[in-house]
Amino acid sequence: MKLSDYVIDIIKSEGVSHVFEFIGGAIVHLLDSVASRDDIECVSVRHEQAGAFAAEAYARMNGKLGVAMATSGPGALNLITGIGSCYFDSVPCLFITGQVNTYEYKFDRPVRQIGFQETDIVSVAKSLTKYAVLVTKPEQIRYELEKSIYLAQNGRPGPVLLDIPMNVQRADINPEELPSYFDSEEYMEIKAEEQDDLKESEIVEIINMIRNSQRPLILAGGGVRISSSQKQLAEFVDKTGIPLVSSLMGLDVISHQNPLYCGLIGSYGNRYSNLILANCDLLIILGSRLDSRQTGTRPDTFGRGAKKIHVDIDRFELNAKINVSLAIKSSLNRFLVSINDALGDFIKPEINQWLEKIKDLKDRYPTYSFEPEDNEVEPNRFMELLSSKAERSRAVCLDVGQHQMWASQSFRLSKDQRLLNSGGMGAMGFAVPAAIGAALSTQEEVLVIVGDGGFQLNIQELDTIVRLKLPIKMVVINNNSLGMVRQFQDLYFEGRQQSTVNPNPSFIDIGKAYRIPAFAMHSMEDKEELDRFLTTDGPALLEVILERKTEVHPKLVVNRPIEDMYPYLDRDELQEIMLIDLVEEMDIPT
Ligand SMILES: Cc1ncc(C[n+]2csc(CCOP(=O)(O)OP(=O)(O)O)c2C)c(N)n1
Ligand SMILES: [Mg+2]
Repeated sequence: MKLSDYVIDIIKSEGVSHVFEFIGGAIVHLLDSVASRDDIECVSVRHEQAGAFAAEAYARMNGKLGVAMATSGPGALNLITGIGSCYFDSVPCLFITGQVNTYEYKFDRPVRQIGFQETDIVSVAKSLTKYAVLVTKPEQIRYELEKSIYLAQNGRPGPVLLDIPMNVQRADINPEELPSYFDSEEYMEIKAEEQDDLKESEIVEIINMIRNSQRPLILAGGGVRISSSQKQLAEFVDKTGIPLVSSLMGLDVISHQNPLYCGLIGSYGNRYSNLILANCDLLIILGSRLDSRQTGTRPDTFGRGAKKIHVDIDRFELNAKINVSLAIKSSLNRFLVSINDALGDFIKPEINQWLEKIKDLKDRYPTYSFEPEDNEVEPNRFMELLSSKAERSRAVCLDVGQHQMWASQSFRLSKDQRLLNSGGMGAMGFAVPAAIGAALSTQEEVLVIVGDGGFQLNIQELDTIVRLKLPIKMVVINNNSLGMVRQFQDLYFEGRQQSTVNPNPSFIDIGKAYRIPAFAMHSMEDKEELDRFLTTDGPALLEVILERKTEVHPKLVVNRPIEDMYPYLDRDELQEIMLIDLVEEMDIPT
């Protein structure tokens, strides 16, 4: 059979129904192999970067595999930001790039290029993939394809890249006769390496630690979703009665209506969430890499009154940034299943005082940017309102900036509602294409929350949304600036707005140009516009206008411990709240 047909067969057998792509001469054979099939579709995006983000969101929603394809040279290079995003956020995606024919590829010759659009994409992508390879011979295809897909999905998931020259794509093969990765020694070695290191004695030890704790807390990270363990987590929370905070990537691991849910921690976390973390005496960290956006720049002060347990599939993340009492290399799924089994009829520890303290902190420190006068839009209250009306959206895709933080602090996710962020890469331009992938994966409505800046990074995808008639509702939070950086300039650059404030086009007119119904909210009095926007069939756009100066509050400033966010609490007030010693003022560098 034709090699490109075989590749599509395998992709289909992985449960993939949509391939995100932008065509070019070097990828025509592969896309042509989709043309005659009705069980798998090409989604022609308007920029390869958008295709990569869409594939990422597709994989995150279906939990299996996302696929994006591009031509050689510029097409392949345009995928790179999305590939990196999958790498940092551990998303299983297969990227396939076309390459010039092997007989016009330079290989080791000391020239820059031989074939037109020839680019050594494998070298470029190496540091951002679990595996990247140029398939130089048709006989390698079965092995390399099986290996790539296996690596993408197993261990700590991530992206892989196959670069397939045109003459290889069109070759004739008999897959049955080709070597299989699953027969190789290499495969056996990887399997052995991926073994969990979880001992029964450790489970017993953890249960004892829970029993003896007065103020236990779970910190849930993105690993819970990556390992599809949200049900097991809910069971663990239910059986133990332990409250839970989350990282940005862990926001959608549990319904925010669950009374034990205690919000987002970190640099832009809720003040109450950070205070809860700072006061716990046992911290169970599940599938989180504890980056500095979570811990602040003072990891030595993070959860300093607590014994810490860290479970992660990637052993290199353990004891890397925060030293813990117990580090366990295990898939979260296996860990949670084991501990839930061992808990049996566990009698929940008596932690009412702790739960009361938590309730008091939640009531005392609700997260708002400012006290609104008249009916002006205050972003945190707007996010609360939006979430109360957008429960039917299957996923919420955030871009990067202030709007992302307001949403992460205040959008109340309902049960099973997903939240997709570009976490580690923090790539502006993520939200709109991610919504395309999420909508195609679920065939359900998806909500986008994006800034006026980030919206314009992949604005061309409005065309893809309209062409495919996708039910995507886009909220553009327009503060007429690259607000997150502008806020940073206010803090550290005496308010000089270099490059952060440039006039915007009319978003309402842009909506019209793409034939997308567009609405605007200038104040909370315009709630009807919000309702009209949400009840419009198919795609719709809502521009929400904010004052340029609106800030994200609270914010953790460099060198401060997690409980001490700006605007600062009165020292006596902080002292009264804290159940452990404050960090000495003289120990905080200025
Ligand atoms: C591709 C990319 N370029 C630059 C940045 C740096 N950056 C982070 S947030 C931000 C401002 C975002 O502005 P906007 O989309 O309007 O959102 P706002 O902060 O105003 O809500 C910038 C420039 C980035 N994260 N990604
Ligand atoms: Mg903005």
